[in-house]
Amino acid sequence: MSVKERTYIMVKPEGVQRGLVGEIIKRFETRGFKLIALKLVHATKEHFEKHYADLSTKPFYPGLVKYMASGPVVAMVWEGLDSVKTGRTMLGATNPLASAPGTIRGDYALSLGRNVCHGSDSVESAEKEIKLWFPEGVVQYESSQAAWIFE
Ligand code: RTP
Repeated sequence: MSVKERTYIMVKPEGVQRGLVGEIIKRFETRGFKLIALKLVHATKEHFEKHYADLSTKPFYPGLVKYMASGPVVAMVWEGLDSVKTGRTMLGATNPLASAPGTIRGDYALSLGRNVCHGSDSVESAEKEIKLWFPEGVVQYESSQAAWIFE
């Protein structure tokens, strides 16, 4: 766990279409995480096949890849203490019917295949996903807020 831990967070096509981008960014910003990369991108099926490679044997994989490539997504990297685990907690359980109110999915989603956002499930996955989505690298800058967020 480190104050420099990075996670890859993505607003899925339905989150973009439903105008939830600002809300999702706001939650990560106000929690104290630092935005270090951001882009709106309409990615190809081939790109999502790489992103979801770990799920390639699952029956829902072809539909998932096709759907995710159907419209633009917002790709982001957030940095901060325990960002991978805390990011997953903020997203809520994968199936929105089990997501606690107060989480993003618990507040904005009802269906497993339309659960609004993605978050890396481990530090290793985050590193892989950040490389895949931001081969150009992230933006390095100092934030004056750090001293007010971390002991
Ligand atoms: P994510 O990668 O999107 O953050 O979600 P996750 O780790 O919580 O869930 P994962 O098992 O990696 O599944 C990725 C996405 O696939 C859809 N899904 N559909 N039809 C199904 O049984 C099924 N299971 C998963 C979900 O949209 C999930 O977020």
